[in-house]
Amino acid sequence: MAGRRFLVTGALPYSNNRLHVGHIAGAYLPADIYVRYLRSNGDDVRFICGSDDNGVAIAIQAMKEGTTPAAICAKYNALQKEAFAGLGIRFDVYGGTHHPDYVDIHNRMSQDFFKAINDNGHFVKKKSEQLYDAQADQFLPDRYVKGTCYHKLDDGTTCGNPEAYGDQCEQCGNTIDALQLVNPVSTITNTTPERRETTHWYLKLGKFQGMLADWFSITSLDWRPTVTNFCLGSIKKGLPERAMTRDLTWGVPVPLDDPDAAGKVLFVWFDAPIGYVSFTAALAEQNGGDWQEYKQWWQDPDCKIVHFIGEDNIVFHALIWPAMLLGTQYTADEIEKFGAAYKPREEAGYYQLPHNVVANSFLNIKFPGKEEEKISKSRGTAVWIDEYLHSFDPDPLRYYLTVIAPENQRAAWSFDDFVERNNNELIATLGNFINRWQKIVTEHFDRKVPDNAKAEDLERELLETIRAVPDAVAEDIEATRFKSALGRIMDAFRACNRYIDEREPWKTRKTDVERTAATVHTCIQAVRTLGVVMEPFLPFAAEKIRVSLGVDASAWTWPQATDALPIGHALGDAPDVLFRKLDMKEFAE
Ligand code: B3M
Ligand code: ZN
Repeated sequence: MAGRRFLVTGALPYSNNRLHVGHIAGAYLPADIYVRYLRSNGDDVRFICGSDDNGVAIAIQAMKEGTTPAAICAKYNALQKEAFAGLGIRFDVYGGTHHPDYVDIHNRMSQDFFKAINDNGHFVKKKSEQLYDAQADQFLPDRYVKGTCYHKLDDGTTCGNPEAYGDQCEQCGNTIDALQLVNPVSTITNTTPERRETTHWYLKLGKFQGMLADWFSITSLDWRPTVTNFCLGSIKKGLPERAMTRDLTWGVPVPLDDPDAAGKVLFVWFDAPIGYVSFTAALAEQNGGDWQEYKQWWQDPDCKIVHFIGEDNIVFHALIWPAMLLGTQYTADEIEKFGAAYKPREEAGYYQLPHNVVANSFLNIKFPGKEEEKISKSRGTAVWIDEYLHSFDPDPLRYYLTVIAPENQRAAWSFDDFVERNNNELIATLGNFINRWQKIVTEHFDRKVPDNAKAEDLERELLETIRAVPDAVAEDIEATRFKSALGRIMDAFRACNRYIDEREPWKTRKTDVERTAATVHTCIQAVRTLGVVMEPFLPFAAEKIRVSLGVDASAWTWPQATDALPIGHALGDAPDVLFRKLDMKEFAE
């Protein structure tokens, strides 16, 4: 099954923030595991990410910090890149939608997208009233307005929450029309906004419903139910028209020769997913090729496109983005004519729809002695990656975030649990097994793979169990069940520990060298297999194991994981400590 082609993306983080464990657990770690596995398997992969630099959140952050949006983006793009590298999350390219090295190609490609969709007749231009902050001299995005909720409740009373946002009321849970808020206030300047008329281009999403539903019925059979249910539910309710332009100066200028387009930019959620494409094009150039090579990844039905995202991004990746892609290749009349039938373009030269959209739920956080709560920057309830990496190693974080991964429901980071699993699982199960025979192989067998003559059923059974692990783990990873995959690996290490407990080579080494040789031989072969399979999850420890086994990097691949190391093969030096014991006190600091 090797030799397939995949284009894998991680959601572009906004460049107004550092990264915390919630981001990593949500999208980037599962994506990295998936990509590392595919590469190990011999598949051809491009792993694309970068910062989401446009949009009002960046513009406002710049205003708050008294600097320019460009400076904000540069600062956080660099910090994010460093945090990812520190965790061993290895993208082929980490771009930025407004980064000096990417902005030209990104703007050009985003504008081409917009023009193609416009030419195909999928936008409707509409006037509407919007709240305007005269002091900040800008239209107010919904989430920068607060006011009193106007919703009537079932008992006839009005909700009246004075802190409702312009898009949603957290008290009654209803969506809000900012224009209907009572006593609206701009959260930027704390002044009362006025109403002004403005014109925007709306994507007629409803027209794509039938085709999207049909596409789902074909493609999403093995998608996570959270994603499929959300999308089918939204389609059933009907997809509303959505404005794809904004009144803002920071972003991709609207590429139309229309006086109404002057001073407007594309909605950040329009250009952000195009960042995946423009960074792919930029990467081709960085590798000495032509930017148009992006087509080999994006417009080739043989390449599978997989997006890793957080749960709040589902609508944008699984509904709006596919509609945009369809909108570039079909006119409104064609879509109308096809009705509810998805007609993939079989010719090359057309954008392919995602093969999978993999979404995780949010990660909460639990401090000792406190209730589980949301991760929040303003309340200071987060574990920041740069701070974590300052004192701790990446593998335990990767391990813990996979073990508790919010794959189908929310989960919580708990400090006690993190420390406990590091000490009782990573160290006691995995690290310990590898340590238990190092001294023996050094002192009795000169660090060479010993003879296997005394192998019995116990040896054969263990290796049979272990050598079934790569296929089972591969199946889990391909189905994006990362938690389950890691569980299988840890179960395999538990089986190894039971085996060595039974054989007690530390005792037999004084009485029966042949017996001890077969035991150590078996342990080495087990680790040769499990070391490869654990690499996507725990790449730093796996690398130490590879070196300690004296295996060349070229032989450290998934298809070779079950190849036995020959008797007499020279091992490397015993690995130094794989995992450090942790103490809760370290977190107090
Ligand atoms: N910038 C991430 C977020 O919602 C958003 C992802 C864009 S992916 C194209 O936090
Ligand atoms: Zn309300």
